[in-house]
Amino acid sequence: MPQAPEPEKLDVVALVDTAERELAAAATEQALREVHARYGGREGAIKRAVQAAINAAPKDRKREVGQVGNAALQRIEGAFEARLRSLGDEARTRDLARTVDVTLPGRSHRPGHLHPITHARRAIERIFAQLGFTLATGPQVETDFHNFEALAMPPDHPARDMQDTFYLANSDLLLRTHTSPVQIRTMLAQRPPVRVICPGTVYRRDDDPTHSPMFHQVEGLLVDEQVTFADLKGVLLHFARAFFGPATTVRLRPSFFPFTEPSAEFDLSCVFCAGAGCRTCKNTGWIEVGGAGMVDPEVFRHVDYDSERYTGFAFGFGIDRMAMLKYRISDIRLLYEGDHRLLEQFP
Ligand code: FA5
Repeated sequence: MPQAPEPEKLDVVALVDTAERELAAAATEQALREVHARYGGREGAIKRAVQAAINAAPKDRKREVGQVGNAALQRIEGAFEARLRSLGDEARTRDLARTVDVTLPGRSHRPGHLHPITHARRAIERIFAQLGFTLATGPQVETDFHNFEALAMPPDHPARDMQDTFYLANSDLLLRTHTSPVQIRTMLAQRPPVRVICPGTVYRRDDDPTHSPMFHQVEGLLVDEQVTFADLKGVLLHFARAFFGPATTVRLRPSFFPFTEPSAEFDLSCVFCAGAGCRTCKNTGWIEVGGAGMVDPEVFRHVDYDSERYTGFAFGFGIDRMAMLKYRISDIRLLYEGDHRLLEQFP
């Protein structure tokens, strides 16, 4: 017949059973620690029950009761650690379920890309580089001398009104109105032959669908012996065909710029209707894109070039306008609004 357990053992075993059940049922780490503090450790109910059982046990059995008590305390510690780990696992599983839906398709990166004006500028630079033109640059804040005076526009010259200017207060500085001052800086810095293009940002007090207060031009300058107007037309025609396609033609219309003589407006056959006439070209078949001409001897005088020996041509056109024509953008302001729906069309 099995022996009945000693009464002190019964107390401890029942306590351990209760403690294990409560530890396993604790729903939060805080609740778990409270149960553990109540039953386990030096201050807990089990330790106290074990101590009482030892005290009550006859001398020859105290040791055995102590061993039972230690085993009970270890079981409680084991149960506490196990529940702590499983609560951590449950919390991690819950977090993962909340933040990551592993069944969703991956998100692809949206790579940045160049602005249509940068695309156009680089294409222009490449075409002129193939013709032997090198790049030249100048400051956007210019002196009156470089922007106007050396280009044969002394103070009060009426041609200054053609380019409504932003002046910097209390100085003779201004935001350059065109890239032509880079011609002057280049010729002051080097002797002929010269063959440069000068792309850059320029500013005017303009604002409408085809005119922006900040826009981009590219200037071209070629100075050497025996340079003629025919060379100018040949270079512009080559550029227009390389940029817009072989069917494009160029027209030079008599015009006036103080720094070129003769001067011309530089028109392209309309890239939308191939010259047949449409809304963009106002039914003329032509679109004006820039100015050009033979460098005026007065400009050569300012930079100390011998105008008896050297002749040259210069041209300047809007890069923004080239980009609008190439990419069929109807309003120049769209280029500056940073709207991704437009920009993403020109990767
Ligand atoms: C000039 O700026 C001359 N410096 C060009 C030149 C260079 C002539 C060398 C002779 C020799 P114009 O003011 O016409 O010229 O401007 C040239 C082009 O810049 C225009 O045809 C147009 O394409 C562009 N442009 C002018 N103003 C604006 C503006 N506010 N917004 C966008 N493009 C503009």
